[in-house]
Amino acid sequence: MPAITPLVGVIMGSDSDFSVMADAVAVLNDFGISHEVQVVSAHRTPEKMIDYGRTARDRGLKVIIAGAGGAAHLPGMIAAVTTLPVVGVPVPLARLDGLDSLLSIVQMPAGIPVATVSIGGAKNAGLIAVSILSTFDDTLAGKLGDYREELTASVEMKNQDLQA
Ligand code: RP5
Repeated sequence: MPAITPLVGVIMGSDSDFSVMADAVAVLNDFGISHEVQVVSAHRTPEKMIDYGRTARDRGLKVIIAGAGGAAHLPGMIAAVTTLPVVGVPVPLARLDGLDSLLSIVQMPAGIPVATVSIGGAKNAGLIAVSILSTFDDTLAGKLGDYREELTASVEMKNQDLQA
């Protein structure tokens, strides 16, 4: 059986980021989106990072989700070497509570965008990737609509619990 081409690349600066990035992977699994997960470090494996970004589109990836903490250069550097959409996830470390990660990722120079989610917001990064893919996949768009309806229903359930 031929291998399935991943549509989303989930990369992170260290395996220590995975506890946060797992939320993005969970969303992709829930929506049945093919993906790959790799540690790609801007500082420790800079050549691998550049190769990953430069080959991403030709390998069939449509979106890259990149998470890093501290001096979090990975999302911006990946964005510099690919024209695919890059979603950046600021990973909170023990010091500075992730504000360092957020500022390292969000403040990109005009021309090289990174769509940055909140500190630790890997779940929303996964959902942005789903949303991007849904623009050319009606089935996925339907699943995303169902997901939103479930969210709405869960809020109503909580309201009913409050009345009980
Ligand atoms: C960053 O350094 C990584 O993204 C990670 O958040 C942080 C610490 O990495 P480890 O020392 O835990 O490998 O590049």
